[in-house]
Amino acid sequence: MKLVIAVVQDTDAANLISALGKVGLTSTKLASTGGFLREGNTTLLIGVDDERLEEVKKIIRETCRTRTRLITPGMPINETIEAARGQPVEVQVGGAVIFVVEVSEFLKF
Ligand code: 2BA
Ligand code: 2BA
Repeated sequence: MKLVIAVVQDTDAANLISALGKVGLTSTKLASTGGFLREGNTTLLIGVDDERLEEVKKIIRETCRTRTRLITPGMPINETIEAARGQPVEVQVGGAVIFVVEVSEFLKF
């Protein structure tokens, strides 16, 4: 079994949860905040059998769109960003950032 940790934009989260649910995949939704933009995003935990991992990735790819955002960094978090303080910066946001982690045990009590 794998645990897919997917960071997605809030605007895509509902569609993604619904698309996963339609094919019988369960997820847990967590409210999260991106360290760079300091804006809300959504982190989904999706526990999935190995043979359905590619299906999950496909659903995420099809549901979460990449968007370009023009942002003005606020509080700098490192020297690179310090240099850009106050200057609008174009960043690509989403579609999704995914971590796939091996699950050693999946238990329900
Ligand atoms: P944020 O940290 O708010 O980052 C939003 C977008 O800003 C990123 O999109 C990226 O295009 C840009 N960005 C982030 N850090 C940057 C930096 N140091 N310099 C220049 N541009 C930077 P994504 O890469 O699609 O990431 C979307 C969200 O996924 C991130 O929101 C963060 O919450 C999460 N994420 C991305 N990579 C991660 C990682 N390695 N570990 C944990 N979370 C991650
Ligand atoms: P929910 O997703 O709100 O699911 C509540 C209960 O509804 C589940 O209880 C299960 O009995 C049923 N259920 C969920 N998805 C279903 C589906 N696709 N088809 C039929 N019935 C379904 P639990 O299995 O005890 O799960 C409790 C909570 O644990 C879930 O709340 C979810 O937040 C989390 N969870 C369970 N399995 C997960 C997984 N594989 N990945 C991520 N989170 C999981």
